[in-house]
Order: sequence, then structure tokens, then C-alpha cells
Amino acid sequence: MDGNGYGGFFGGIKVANPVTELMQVKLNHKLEKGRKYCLSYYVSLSDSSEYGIDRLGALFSSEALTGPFVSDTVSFYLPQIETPEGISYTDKENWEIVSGEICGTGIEEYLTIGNFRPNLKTNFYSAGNWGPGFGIAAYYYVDMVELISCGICPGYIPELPNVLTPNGDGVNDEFLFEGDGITELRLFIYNRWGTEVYTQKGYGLNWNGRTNNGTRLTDGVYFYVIEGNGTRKSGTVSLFH
Ligand SMILES: [Ca+2]
Repeated sequence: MDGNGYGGFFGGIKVANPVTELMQVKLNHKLEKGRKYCLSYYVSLSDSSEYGIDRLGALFSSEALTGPFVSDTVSFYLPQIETPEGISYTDKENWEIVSGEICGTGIEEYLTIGNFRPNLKTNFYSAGNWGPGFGIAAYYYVDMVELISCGICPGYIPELPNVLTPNGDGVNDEFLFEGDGITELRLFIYNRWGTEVYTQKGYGLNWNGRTNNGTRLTDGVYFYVIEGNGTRKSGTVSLFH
């Protein structure tokens, strides 16, 4: 928390017909299907707020959200990430971390954070009165919003090409899926007679058309099996050197 470039939002105002504020940003890239992302950001309750709240949310969407976001009693948007009920953010002196995970589906391009609960259904927690200010409201400063790829989603196995031509021309040269969390997967390659010719597990699955000893395999159709991450996938891949 360097305090540079921080923003803020009203997490709730303990009156009817409240103001709702959310912070929204367009992501540099859409979330990838099957990839897990870890979101974290830090909040600090403003000195002028008499209350903090719980259930801070983060919503990923394909389009920018437009208001109205809530009525007094109904939410129009449901965040994929929400901190637990009963865990309040009331610290005015320090930054508190908010974090959660989401599995990408390939369409999410906007991130919106804030309180998605209707004001009359928001839980307020006393944070002490530090003098005149917003009064019965929770205004948060926000800093260090970070979204990183942190694995693959349960049950997900990546799509793989069905042609491998490892001749370095930049087309179909690799049979791979890279990423954090890939350590959960194991790759097996069999020839047409069912003989295992290549196996791999660990970070980054990548078969280059050779055996584990580096011997170049003959052109033809091979079968692959990928296991792990609670699921299994098989298919064929045609190898042409
Ligand atoms: Ca090629």
C-alpha cells in the first residue's frame, strides 16, 4: 500500500434511498476459459465513517455494468466473489486485504468491486465516531487491486491441437498448455499399437513429437490421454515432422 493512486467507494449508507458506488475497470485481457484467477485488493475505512460493512464483492462481466445496481431491497448484479458475512472491514488506520478466486469462462472483460448488497440488507458494524464526516456510512479507500492467474479450474483440461508439425515454422509446432496449476496434470502419448511412447507431468505440458529419450517418432496418428485435476481427456493427434 503506497497510497498512490488509490480510489474509494461508498460501501453503504445507513439510510433509505442510498447512494451506491462501485469501482469498475476494463481488464487488459479477457479471462481465459478454465483458468483460475486470484483477486486481491486492500481497503481502509475512511476516518469520517462511523460504520464498516461485510460482504465486499467483486463482479466480472463481459460488458460494463450500468446502473441502477441495487434498489433498497434487491440486487441487480450478483458478484462472483464476496467476502464472508460477519467478517467486517472497520479498520481506519491500516489496510485490510480483500481476496477471492474466480474461474474464467472466456468472456469476462470488466471488473467491478464494491458492495453489491441492497442498502437495507447491508450489515453495518460500528467503527467509532472520529468526528464530523459521513456519519452513518461506510466509505472505503481502495488500493493495490491485483488480479493474477493462479492455476486452472477444477475439472478443466485445456483444448489441445489435433495436428503437430514440429518443424519450427510457427504453425502447429507445439502440443502444449502452459500455466500455473498445470502440475496437477499428466500427459500420456501412445502410438497406434497402444504402446506408450511419451509421458509427462509437471509444469507446462509440451510434447514435441519425440520420446522421453529424445528419439524422433515416426509420422502418423498418436493417441493422447491427459489425467488429473479431477478429470480425464483423450484424443488423437497427427504428427508430421
Ligand atoms: Ca509446424
